[in-house]
Amino acid sequence: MRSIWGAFVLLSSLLAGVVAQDDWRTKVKVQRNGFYPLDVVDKLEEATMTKVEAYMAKKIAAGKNNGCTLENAGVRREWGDMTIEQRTDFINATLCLMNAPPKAPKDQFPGVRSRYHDFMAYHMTNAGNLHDTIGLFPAHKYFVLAYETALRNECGYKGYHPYMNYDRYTKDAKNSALFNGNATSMGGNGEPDPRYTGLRMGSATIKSAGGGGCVTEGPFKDYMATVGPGSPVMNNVPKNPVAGGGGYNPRCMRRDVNSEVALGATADKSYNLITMSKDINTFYNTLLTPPVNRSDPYNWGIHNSGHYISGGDPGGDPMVSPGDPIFYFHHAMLDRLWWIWQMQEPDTRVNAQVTLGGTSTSRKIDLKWLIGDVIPVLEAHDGLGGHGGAFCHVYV
Ligand SMILES: *[C@@H]1O[C@H](CO)[C@@H](O)[C@H](O)[C@H]1NC(C)=O
Ligand SMILES: *[C@@H]1O[C@H](CO)[C@@H](O)[C@H](O)[C@H]1NC(C)=O
Ligand SMILES: *[C@@H]1O[C@H](CO)[C@@H](O)[C@H](O)[C@H]1NC(C)=O
Ligand SMILES: [Cu+2]
Repeated sequence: MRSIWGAFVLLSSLLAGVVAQDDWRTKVKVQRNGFYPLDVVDKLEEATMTKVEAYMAKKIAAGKNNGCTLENAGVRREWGDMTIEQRTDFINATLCLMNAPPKAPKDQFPGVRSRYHDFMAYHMTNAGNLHDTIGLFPAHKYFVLAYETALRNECGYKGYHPYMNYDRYTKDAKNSALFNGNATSMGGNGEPDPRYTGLRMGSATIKSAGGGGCVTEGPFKDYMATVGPGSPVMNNVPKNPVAGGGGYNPRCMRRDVNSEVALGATADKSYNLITMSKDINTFYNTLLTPPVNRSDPYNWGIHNSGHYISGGDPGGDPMVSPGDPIFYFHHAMLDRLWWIWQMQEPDTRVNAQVTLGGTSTSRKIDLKWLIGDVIPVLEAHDGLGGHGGAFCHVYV
C-alpha cells in the first residue's frame, strides 16, 4: 500500500514539475549528533532547502551560479554535529594559524605575532567599514570566508567553518562540546575571577556567571592575545603600549561562559526574527537592537547575546573580538540567520541592502592582508555563487 502511495506521490510531483520535498538530501549531507532535538530554526532551515534548490536550479539555468551547486557547496555545521575527528582537524588548523607567520604590516602592528593575530589587527583598525549598516552583514560574511580560506589554504583544513547554534547553549554551556574544556572543545570557561562582576548592556546588566579569568583548559590554554585591547568590557585588561592598540600586549584569553546570556538568542527569538522581518531594515534592527520589551529580562538582542555567551577578553571587546576563536562561530551563526532569511524569498532578498545609513552599490570590501581580492559589496550578499563562486556554502 505504502509503495503504491509513494509511487503515486512521486509521479504526481513529477507531473506537476515540482521538486520532490526531500530531494536536497541527496545533494547536501546532513549530519546530526542526535543529542540536540531540532529546534524551530533548524526545522525552518530544512523546510527552506526546497526553496534553495529551486532557486539554484533557476540560477544554474541562467548560467549565473559561477560553478556553485548544492552538490559542491561547502557545508557549515553546528560544532556539536561534527564528529570528533572533524573537530580535531578544525582545532589543529586553528593552532596552525596561531603559529603561522603574520602578514599585517609590521610597522603598523608591531604586536602581531601570528597569522591568527592578523585578523584581530584588521578588525580593530577597520571597525567602521565592518560595522556600518551597509557593511555589517556582507563584510562579516567575507571576513569569515577569509578566515576559513586561511585555515584551508594555509593550514590544510579540509572542512568548513563550524557555527554555534545559540539555543544549544541556553541550558549548560559550560559542559557543552564547545566549551567543556576537553581536548576536542574550543577551550573551557575562564577561571573564577571575583573582580569580574558582569557588564552593562544598554539599560540592563549581564551578571557574571562565575568565570572571567584565564582559560586554562583545552587546546588554546597557551594561546596569547597580543594586540589591543580596543574597548575592553572587563576589569584589569592591561593597556597596550602603543597608541591605537597595535603594540605587543601578551595576555591570556579570558572568558565568562554564560548560559543565561544565551537566553537572549533562543531559537524562538531567531525564528521570530526570520519570519516576522518583512524587510532587511527590520531584520537588521531586530537583530541588533530589538524593541524594548520590559517583560523580557533577556532583551539584549541576538547579536549582543551571541558575543557575550563567552564574552571576556578579547572575545567581549568589540574591537578585538576575533582574538577569541569563538568569534567566528558566532558570526557564522549570524550569517546563517541572514541566509535563511534571504532564502525565504531569494529573488528579492539576496541583494537587499540595509538602507538605514544610506545606500551604496559601488561600495567595495577590502580586507587587505587577510585575503587578496577587493570585492563589490553585493558579491558578498550571495552565499551560493558570489564573487565568482568563492562564496559557496550551505548551513545545515
Ligand atoms: C592533530 O594534532 C595532533 C597533535 O599535533 C596530532 O596528534 C593529531 O594527529 C592531529 N590530528 C589530525 C586529525 O590531524
Ligand atoms: C570531549 O567532550 C565531548 C562532548 O562531551 C565528548 O564527546 C568527547 O568524547 C570528549 N573528548 C575527550 C577527549 O574527552
Ligand atoms: C516580550 O517578552 C515576553 C517574555 O519573553 C514574550 O512572551 C513576549 O512575546 C515579548 N513581546 C514581544 C512583543 O515580543
Ligand atoms: Cu565585527
